[in-house]
Amino acid sequence: MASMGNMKRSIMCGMLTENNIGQTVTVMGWTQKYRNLGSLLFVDLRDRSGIIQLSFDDTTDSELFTKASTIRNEYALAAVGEVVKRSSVNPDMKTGTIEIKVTELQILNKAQTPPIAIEENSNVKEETRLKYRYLDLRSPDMQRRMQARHRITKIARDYYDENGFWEIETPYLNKSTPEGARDYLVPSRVNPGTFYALPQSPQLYKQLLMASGMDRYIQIARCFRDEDLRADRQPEFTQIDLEMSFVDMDDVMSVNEGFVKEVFKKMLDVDIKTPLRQIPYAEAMNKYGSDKPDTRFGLELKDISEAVKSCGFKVFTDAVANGGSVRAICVPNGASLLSRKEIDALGEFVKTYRAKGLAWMKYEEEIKSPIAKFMDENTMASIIELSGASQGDLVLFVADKNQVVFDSLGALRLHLAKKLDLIDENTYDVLWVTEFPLLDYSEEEGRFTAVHHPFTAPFDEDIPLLDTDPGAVRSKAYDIVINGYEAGGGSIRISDSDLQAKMFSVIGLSDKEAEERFGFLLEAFKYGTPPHGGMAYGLDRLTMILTGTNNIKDVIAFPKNQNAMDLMADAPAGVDEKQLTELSISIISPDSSQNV
Ligand code: AMO
Ligand code: AMP
Repeated sequence: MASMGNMKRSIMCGMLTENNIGQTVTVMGWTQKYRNLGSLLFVDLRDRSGIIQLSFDDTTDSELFTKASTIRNEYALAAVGEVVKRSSVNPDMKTGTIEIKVTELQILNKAQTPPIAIEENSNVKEETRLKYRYLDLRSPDMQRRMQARHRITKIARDYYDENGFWEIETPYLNKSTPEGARDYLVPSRVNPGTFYALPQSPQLYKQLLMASGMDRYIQIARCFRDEDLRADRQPEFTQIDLEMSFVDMDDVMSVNEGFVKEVFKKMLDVDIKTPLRQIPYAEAMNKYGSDKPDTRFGLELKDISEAVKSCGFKVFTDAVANGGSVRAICVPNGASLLSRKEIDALGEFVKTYRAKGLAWMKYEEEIKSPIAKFMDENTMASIIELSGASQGDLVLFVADKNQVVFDSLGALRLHLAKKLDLIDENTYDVLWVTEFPLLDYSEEEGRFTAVHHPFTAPFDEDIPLLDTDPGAVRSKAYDIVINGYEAGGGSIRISDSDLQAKMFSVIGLSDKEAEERFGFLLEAFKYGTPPHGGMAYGLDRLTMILTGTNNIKDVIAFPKNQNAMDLMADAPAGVDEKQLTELSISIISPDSSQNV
């Protein structure tokens, strides 16, 4: 193929404007499309900045025209020519009023016909897009998202730098960190039979950096978690991770509110009002059935347990008697908006969240409800009052253990908002969820486990409850929630070794186990650790929110698919027997190693 010779690119395609008319420029890029009209030939040349039309005229230079006639889609070209006003304007193109009259052309590289079209919002199957990711990334929307991600990262680096944070790298090859997912393990050749764990987050190291007197730390940190993947989860993802010394909750929160304000202003020109709203965890669950509530619409949950605890419907009375609850969502005008068939479908929907059924009531002149026959007039009146129903509304009920009621109605709330188009996608709802419980009782394990991680500090006034009612202890943890996404989270850490020992004992970690897992941290904390705290944003999620996509793969250059595979590079893959031997590893059976 031709080299660029002595051609030097002078400007990018999308940067050209009418101000360049009359200038001779050199552009380089890819062929988006070409049209040969016999004696005139037009090529749309694309680079990451945009598209410019090249024109070739057979009557002015027939040798050049013949060369240009061989151009096909995605050929890489270099062209020199004068910028001129176009005779027919293309209003759909940013550079639609101008074109380049080419006088010199180099075909830098030919291209096979690409297996996917390079275009905005292509509807090619995701599998194919991932296999040919390098071509998918040529599309303008993917390039825009990569640029946005770069800018968000840069804004973060600059913002935290201006606020006294130092960027410090922490190791990838280290010991298991306590974020609660499975680890990705890396075998050590030098120390046969031992493994590093890739970091689920830099949690322990950043706390050690506070013990080291670094005062304020930030890192754009890659994290690895072997967990079930979802639309907003990847096995390797990136955090904007930070930690601060000599701080309490309000200090961490206010620095971070500054960042959120800045990134929304710079990326979207949206003004986020600070200080942000804080919603205590209990309120978030009670109102929205979720610890990451989307509060851009109503459909709040209402507890009707009191009203129905002794009604005639056994499903309701049993749920309350067993310590659960009955809660309702009132859908304004739902009686006419939703058909019987649609309500039945909602019943199936909540079953995926373990609810056993979905009772409903259409509040019209005459109340229509399969459960009406179990309710006397007073009960019915209380239900209507508590659920806030007006004539024409539909009320939906789930009765179960609280967790099931929250999960199912929380999901139903979002599902209905989308179905009924209740969300204004151009608004941004940014808030903190605070006062999380410190501990959660795991029926499975028969013990309390840390909701966040075991270094999260309890509320000072709740410390005595660690002995009497551990489940009621609130933690100094906070999550930042944007439009229903958990965009980030963190906490003030325990910096007192007695309290840390207490915490370990409450979660059933023996001194020996604590020593084995976190001994180095506990040892470090014996030498005058400053009170400290921090948080981490999911950079991928933040980029999703700021670029308006709900698929995390759209904001990662080379993501994994749902089975944690890279379809382009074909990873993970088997390795040579020799490598395994060096690592003292033998595969028991290839099948069992593939169990997910
Ligand atoms: P946490 O586990 O809450 O906290 O993670 C912080 C943020 O990282 C993002 N995130 C993910 N993004 C994509 N894919 C994943 N699999 C994934 N998992 C988490 C979320 C989340 O809010 N060390 C603590 C932070 C701290 O206490 O300072 C931590 O990692 O946006
Ligand atoms: P059944 O008497 O079982 O046919 O149930 C009557 C109505 O109650 C149906 O609409 C069911 O979907 C609903 N239902 C059943 N179990 C529950 C539950 N746990 N919570 C709410 N509604 C339920």
